[in-house]
Amino acid sequence: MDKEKVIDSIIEDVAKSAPEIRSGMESRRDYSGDSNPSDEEELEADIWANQFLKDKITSIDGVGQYASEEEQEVTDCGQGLSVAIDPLDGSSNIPTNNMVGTIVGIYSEELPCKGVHLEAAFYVLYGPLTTVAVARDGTVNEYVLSNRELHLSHEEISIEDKNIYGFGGNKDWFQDFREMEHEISKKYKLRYGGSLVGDFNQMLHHGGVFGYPAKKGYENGKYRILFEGNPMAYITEAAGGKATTGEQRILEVDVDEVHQRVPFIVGHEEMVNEVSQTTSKSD
Ligand code: FBP
Repeated sequence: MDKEKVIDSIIEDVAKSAPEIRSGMESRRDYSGDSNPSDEEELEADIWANQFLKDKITSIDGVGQYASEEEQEVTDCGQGLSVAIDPLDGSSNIPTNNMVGTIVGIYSEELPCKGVHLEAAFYVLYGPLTTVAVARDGTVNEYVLSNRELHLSHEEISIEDKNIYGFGGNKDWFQDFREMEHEISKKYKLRYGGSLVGDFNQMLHHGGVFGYPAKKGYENGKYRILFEGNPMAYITEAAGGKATTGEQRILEVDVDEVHQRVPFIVGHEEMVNEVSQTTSKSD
């Protein structure tokens, strides 16, 4: 099957499932009592959304592997592209009705693998609108989902301005990072909502820098590289921005484990460079 058509099918099937995902969240806001492979509490919605999207994605002709933040192992499902997904990123925000999203990376190699093997990446943002930001062929386009149709709303998005910043994990930052953040807070507007997809999307549109750096106890950061770090880094670079761990390009990081974490600083190149000077992992 033609690779581009497979990518089209993955994007359409996930994006057009948004109404079901939204209604699925409404009735599954409680914690399940189980934990995901990263040892984080799972909501009933996490488990349900993963199975719902897994059934759709693994049935697409041309998808060979499925990996999820919610599943320990990679599922082999035929021949073709490898899909890595965070079915409900930021699900801890569901009980408080904050932003939640679905993040998808479409890789040409078997998983786990480096981000340079991404063919496309996208996220669905379940906000006041349902929007889908898609990066492929070096371009980022955003669509609004209405009546199950995708309508182009922003074409060739580019991170050109330096307006906002937002960093997660503040309680446990290393001292250098904390001092940098104090200085940067005097120059730019803070936008942090505890939701990677929602916070990233603000940075993508307003221009700025967003991240979740290495912190005490999480020297490799919080975000999982296959499902969160690589796809969002790919989108950042397709929008003309920079995506680094603080020490190296995220898409070049060797990935040996499915649930490997990665420090994550992305956005306008000048701001990312400013922040990256202060990512030493010691006080
Ligand atoms: P998951 O729900 O997929 O684990 O998402 C992780 C996440 O909620 C991100 O969306 C968000 O940026 C981050 O964790 C918030 O972390 P913290 O609660 O430490 O600020």
